[in-house]
Amino acid sequence: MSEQAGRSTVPETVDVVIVGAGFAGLYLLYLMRRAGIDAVALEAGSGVGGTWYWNRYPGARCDIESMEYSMQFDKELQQEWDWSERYAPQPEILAYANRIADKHDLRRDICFDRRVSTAIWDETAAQWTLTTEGGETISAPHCIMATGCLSAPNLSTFPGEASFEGPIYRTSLWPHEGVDFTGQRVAVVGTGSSSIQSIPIIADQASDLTVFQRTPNYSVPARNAPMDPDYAAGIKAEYDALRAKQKSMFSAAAFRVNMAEARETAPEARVAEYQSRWDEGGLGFMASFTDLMFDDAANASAAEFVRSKIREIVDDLETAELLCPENTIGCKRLCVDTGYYATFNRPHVKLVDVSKNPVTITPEGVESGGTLYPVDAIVLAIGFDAMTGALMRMDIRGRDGHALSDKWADGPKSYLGLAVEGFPNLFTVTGPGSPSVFTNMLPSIEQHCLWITDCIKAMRDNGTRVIEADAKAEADWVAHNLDVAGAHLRSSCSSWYTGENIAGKPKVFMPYIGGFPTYVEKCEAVVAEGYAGFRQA
Ligand code: N01
Repeated sequence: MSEQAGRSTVPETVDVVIVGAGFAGLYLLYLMRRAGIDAVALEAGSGVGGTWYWNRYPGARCDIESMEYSMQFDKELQQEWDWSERYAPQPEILAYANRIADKHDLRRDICFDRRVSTAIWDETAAQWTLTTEGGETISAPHCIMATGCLSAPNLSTFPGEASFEGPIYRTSLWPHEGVDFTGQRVAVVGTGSSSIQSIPIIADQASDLTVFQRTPNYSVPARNAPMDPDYAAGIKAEYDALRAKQKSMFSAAAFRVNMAEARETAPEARVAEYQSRWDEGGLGFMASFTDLMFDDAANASAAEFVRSKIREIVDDLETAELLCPENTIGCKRLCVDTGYYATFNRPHVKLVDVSKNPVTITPEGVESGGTLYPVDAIVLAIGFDAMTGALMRMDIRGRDGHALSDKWADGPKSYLGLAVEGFPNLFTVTGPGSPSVFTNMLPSIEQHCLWITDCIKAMRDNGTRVIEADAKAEADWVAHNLDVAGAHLRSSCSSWYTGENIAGKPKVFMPYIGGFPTYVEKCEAVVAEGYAGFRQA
């Protein structure tokens, strides 16, 4: 990993201030420098990588294949970089982010260990002033929030948490030195992607593992494996074709899509399709049929297939039933695992249903329904304050001192997930209202970073000082988002997509679910029409 230092002092002024040095922040710095625009990034962590910097829990890896979950702007790096597995583990993705930073000498424009607390728009000067928790300030005409969608940890606490005598870890804030659970009794609370990835590995170390499940989740096998060098060479020889395919796909990932509908397919053929996807592994399971997320009966057939697999894998009947979700498959994000269900066949692993008896913590362990489960360590795998959390944790004030937290009190409102009315010259990368978390994030990040850079370049070239989303354009986009979401089964359950995983957060379906190609077309049309839907001065 790189030892190169970041920039030691925060400059007083720049052209563009970027918050965050994950993949978006890095790419923005690269683009701005190429455009001759003076940019600096403020990063809360001590290194680059964003969510991959913080989420170091055992088993953390991406559920998009490594050949696809990579940046396409640097064709040379795309050829040079060798991914070791079908799905890259977190340390490798972090090393990759560091490689980008080093190769392009980006650290000299990154101020690490700077958590931004406020961002205030000054109407007269037409600039943003950001203040860090340490009291440093920086002003710039343009501010870009490259703060991530799943970066603000869910910091909810459990009754009695402070009394616990052992360590409590959060998957989203994992200690950098790692944790060795060898010989320990461990509790894991939560059964989302982070938990499902970490449980099999924690089970290898712990003497006893108790998993506290509130809602079971559907998970499909990853079928992860060492990278096949011939496969990688084949993709590298045709990388442009793969990137073009991604751009044409709903999710910006080149899944094998079956254009048939489940409800029009005979039951045996349907099961055969699900089985082939199950054997192949990965999120492509949801591309089995085109109607899975639009038709209840179609969805139920896929859900039943996965339940049948859970019952096949898990020996104990009661545990198997507890692990079987009843809700819509793919409503909460589908998980991708390596040995998750089989882990519950191990004699030292136990599943506790806490759906009716909330978890409390005592000095000795975890309690639910009047039973105490004594443990040495607790892992909270309870997710994120998604999409808006990282933004709302700052005090962002736009025109006339209005706070973003007030504007978004009933849920986020934005134009294209890129800009917010009342907040001039402020851009959000993969913000709420953009396809973001429904896509392969890296192509989405690249598309947004290019769009924002082109916009700032156009402003410079045209002598435009201020650009701001128009209220009507924003309202129309928000209404369109809700329309599209209403027709989709993804909006039919409680999840982090709707904010319902965080107490007090308004219930609004936040990401845009109209698909990446439709969205990109809209962004390009906005530019072609001279930034339609934006007011410029
Ligand atoms: O978080 P989650 P995550 N008592 O919100 C439970 C991405 N990601 O970190 O469903 C008991 O999904 C909660 O229960 P419930 C990916 O997009 C990607 O696992 O609210 N339980 C749930 O089971 C993913 O979707 C990758 O009833 C409580 C769990 O905690 C997203 O990040 C890897 C509770 C939280 O699950 C979030 O995943 C990891 C309580 N008080 C993450 N509060 C890959 O690329 C919450 N829970 C593979």
